[in-house]
Amino acid sequence: MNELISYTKDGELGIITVNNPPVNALSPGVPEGIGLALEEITKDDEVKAGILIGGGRTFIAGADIKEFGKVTSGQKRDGINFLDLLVAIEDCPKPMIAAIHGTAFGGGLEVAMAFHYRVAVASAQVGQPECKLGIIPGAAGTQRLPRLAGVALATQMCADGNPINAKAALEAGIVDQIVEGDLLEGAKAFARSMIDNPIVKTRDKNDKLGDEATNAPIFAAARAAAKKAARGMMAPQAAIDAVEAATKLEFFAGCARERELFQECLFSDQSKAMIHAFFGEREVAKIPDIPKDTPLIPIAKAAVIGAGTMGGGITMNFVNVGIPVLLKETTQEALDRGLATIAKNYSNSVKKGRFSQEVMDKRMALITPTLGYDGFEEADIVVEAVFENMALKKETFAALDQICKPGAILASNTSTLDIDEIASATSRPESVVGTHFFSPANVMRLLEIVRGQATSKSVLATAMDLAKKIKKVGVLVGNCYGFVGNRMIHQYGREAQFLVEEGAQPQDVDGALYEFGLAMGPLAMGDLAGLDVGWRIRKEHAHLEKPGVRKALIADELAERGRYGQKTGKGWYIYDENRKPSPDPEVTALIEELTANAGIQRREISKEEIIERTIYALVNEGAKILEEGIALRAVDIDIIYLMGYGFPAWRGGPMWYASTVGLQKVYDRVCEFHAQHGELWTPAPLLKRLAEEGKTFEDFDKEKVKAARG
Ligand code: T1G
Repeated sequence: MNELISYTKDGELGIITVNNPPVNALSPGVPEGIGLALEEITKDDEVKAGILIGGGRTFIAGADIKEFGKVTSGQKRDGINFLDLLVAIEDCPKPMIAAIHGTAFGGGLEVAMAFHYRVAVASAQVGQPECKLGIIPGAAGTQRLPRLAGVALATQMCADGNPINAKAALEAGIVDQIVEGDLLEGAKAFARSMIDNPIVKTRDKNDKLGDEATNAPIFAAARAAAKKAARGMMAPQAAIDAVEAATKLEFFAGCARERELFQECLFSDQSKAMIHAFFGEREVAKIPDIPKDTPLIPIAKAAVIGAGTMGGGITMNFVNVGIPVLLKETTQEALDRGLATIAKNYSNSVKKGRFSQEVMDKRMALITPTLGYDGFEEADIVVEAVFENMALKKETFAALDQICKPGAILASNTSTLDIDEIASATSRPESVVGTHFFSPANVMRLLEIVRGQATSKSVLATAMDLAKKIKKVGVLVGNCYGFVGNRMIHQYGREAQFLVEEGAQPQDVDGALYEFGLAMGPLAMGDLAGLDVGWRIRKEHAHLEKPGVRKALIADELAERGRYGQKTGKGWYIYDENRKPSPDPEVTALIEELTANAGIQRREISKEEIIERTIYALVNEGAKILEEGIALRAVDIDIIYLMGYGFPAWRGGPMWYASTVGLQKVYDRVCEFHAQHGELWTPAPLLKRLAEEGKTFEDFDKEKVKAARG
């Protein structure tokens, strides 16, 4: 066939193997090779049945996503069209069996569904995750899946993009048999048993397509759910439309409708942004000066200091993947409270059916509470999550330096403080690293890994590897106040408050950003995190503030009045017993009073200005961060914002979004804000340069890759 597809015979069976590591994507050559092998099977009278299996770790995991850019940029004609191949497989007069292990995703499942039968190992997963790339299945997935699995499950799988396991696929009718033991042997046995069976083509199976009366509520519910869960996104709605077409049109007309919808999504800005995010999530793991074969430090035992919100969440990350944790607090009461919170979190998951009580018990048993440092000498990593106070952190690290074994990683969960200063409290700065988790630490996928001047490459490589192990997205950042995410969010929050002082109501600012796609507006976010947190940090760093630079007026006053936000029932908003926020006339009066005293002339502020002042503040600071080398690439900043700050994936992240607006336009607006609002808006030289050169931040990243290659 070709180097991507091999074809062998075993008696009366023809066996096609896909060899396109790492995920057997349907890259150019793969569909062609399968087609050639299919011809062999069809014309060879000795062959009575055919099998397709993936070489390596998985069945076909989808179209080659790298090809999409070539199609949308016009570099190549439609390179993602497998419809004819799938019809040819389905029309083969001999029984064709797909043998599935790993992940039959996207085009992989679509290929498998064109086969007459599918067998799978129990650990296999099947799915149509296309909507997570801003597209929909484009090879009749929305037409065959309802014919195998029914309309409700097919709609759900295409609209939310989540996979199902082999057992669920068997129950749904997507898979015909779960194979115990060797997959290929099982597939051969199954194929032999089907040789004399009449062949039914998937496209001819219409008994599960339901009728208008039963389907209408399914589609209505799915559209409403997608509107909530994937607010602002077009692909989930398009996927539902495509599945609905399967129930109303004959197969090939349904495929044509699916194709139209697929093309619309493929050429959308949303899909380009989400594909940027897909590859970005993997790109951030690549650190130019840390080779892939850098030796890792084995992490068998962990310790966490501090059983508060962060320490408890961090502990859960470790025990979730079977790493035992010594959890230390200073008082029994704090320890008990911390453990109770962890247990409550797990109980909630058990109640929701996410995992069994037995799993919860196993995880809880991996936590050893302690009030002292006994056992710390065995820990391979210690994560400090004490209060955000430098003196306390240095005292803690000095103690760890005395107790922990040589080579143990000493990590701080600090969200803003100088990791080099913390490291200076030890005799082993090469073992000190920042592991900045995001609250809730057991939920948010982002982990900022802060590189100290002395942090060794092994410690960094181990921290990045550990991030993947505990199902986080680790992003390496440099050491500065707030690192990347918080340093940028500080500018964003500053502008949000200034906009309120200049005339917008809190709900106007939050509303505009929620509509933009943020999970939550900045002021509501402050109420959630606690206005006292920022207030205390500002007090701690008052000595660092530059005189004469405009400071926000309202938040500190709210905190001074004990209005900490949700935790006190009042902050920027007033909260009912269900924590539902409402504008508070007391806050409106306070804003009027403080801004009048400051001589600020309030005015009407447009939604557009709210978005530009807040998002471009992120972008401008991000450009400075790139120039200082605090972030390796613009895509790293995007991933930080997608994974840690609720930035909408379909906008690709702040830097990607700015590039889609056009950096010249962004730069011009930053210059206007600089003229109106002073030095806080000093344009980043990198933003100026890229704007003048007509470039994007993606170009900047490509420049860096080229420079790194020398
Ligand atoms: N195309 C191209 N490259 C891919 C790829 C794909 N579909 N999937 C993974 N890779 C690369 C990835 O970038 C990384 O590269 C390496 O493989 C390992 O990936 C026609 C149009 C399969 C669950 O959306 O979900 O089919 O960084 O680190 O953690 O209608 O990859 O090593 O250079 O993620 O073991 C639908 C996407 C496509 C599946 C494996 N399919 N992939 O996870 O490895 S659209 C998908 C995944 C489509 C049809 C439509 C995961 C995985 P590098 P990895 P992993």
